[in-house]
Amino acid sequence: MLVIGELINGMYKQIQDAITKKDKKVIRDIAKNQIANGADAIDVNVGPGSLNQLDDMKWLIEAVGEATDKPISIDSPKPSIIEQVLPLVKNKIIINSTDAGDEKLDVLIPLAKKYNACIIALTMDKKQGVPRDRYVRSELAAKIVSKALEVGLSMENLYLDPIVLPVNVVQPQAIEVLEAIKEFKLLSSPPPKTIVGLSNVSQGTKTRSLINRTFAVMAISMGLDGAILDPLDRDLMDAIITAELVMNKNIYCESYLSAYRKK
Ligand code: THG
Repeated sequence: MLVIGELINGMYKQIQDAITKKDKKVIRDIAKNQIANGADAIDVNVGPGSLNQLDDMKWLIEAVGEATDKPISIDSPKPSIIEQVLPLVKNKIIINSTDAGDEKLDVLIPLAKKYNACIIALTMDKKQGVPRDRYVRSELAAKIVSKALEVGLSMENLYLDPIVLPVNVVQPQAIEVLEAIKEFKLLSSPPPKTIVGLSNVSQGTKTRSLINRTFAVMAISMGLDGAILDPLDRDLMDAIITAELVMNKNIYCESYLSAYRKK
């Protein structure tokens, strides 16, 4: 499974402070630590408090690029920011994200193709926001898949995100997201990939790690291909590796946890 480390996000005070003070070492260390703990890629998000999103994003990408050659997930709701930073990224790129609205799809899917990047597509649009059930999610997913096929973007590079919401706020949504993951796989052959922002599910709860790893295992059983998550959560990473073992995606041996980590 594609594990994207979520910790370089201006939502965290430490990251916001590092951005303000232009302290690249903090960013490099957090990038390296996530990779050392099993992340396959690093998400970068300037956070809601950024006063200059373009410059802050460029700086974060530069700092992460100094720390690792692993893919960088450019996490911004603004297509213009994504478009302007793309030529500067030396690592493999994950565009995070487009939604299902034409405004973003028409710009970002061709850019993903041009840069041979992966792209995460949220199954929502500006008009209706986050869908309330699996059916609307699948309708929007179908629109995204057909746009990708039209542009010639490989399904290997398309990650559909059904949008995970906090279980303490909208409890009935969790099962809708899980069922959507399964249904997205039926949209094309070969199928598109699926991904979630895992930590969303536990926001505001007192048992975050337990809820995160329980939901992760259930999503993996539905065929999940990737997650944006905290790779420093050892129990979570162990649960994911074990769920993938049960799904026959890696080989059992007595030391499968450490064997996986050395891969
Ligand atoms: N899908 C996609 N991208 C995403 C998300 C998604 N990017 C952002 C987010 N969701 C995933 N990343 C995070 C990062 C941090 C947290 C949740 C999701 C988080 N942060 C603490 C909190 O809010 O409680 C911050 C605590 C602190 O301030 O120290 O939970 O769904 N494609």
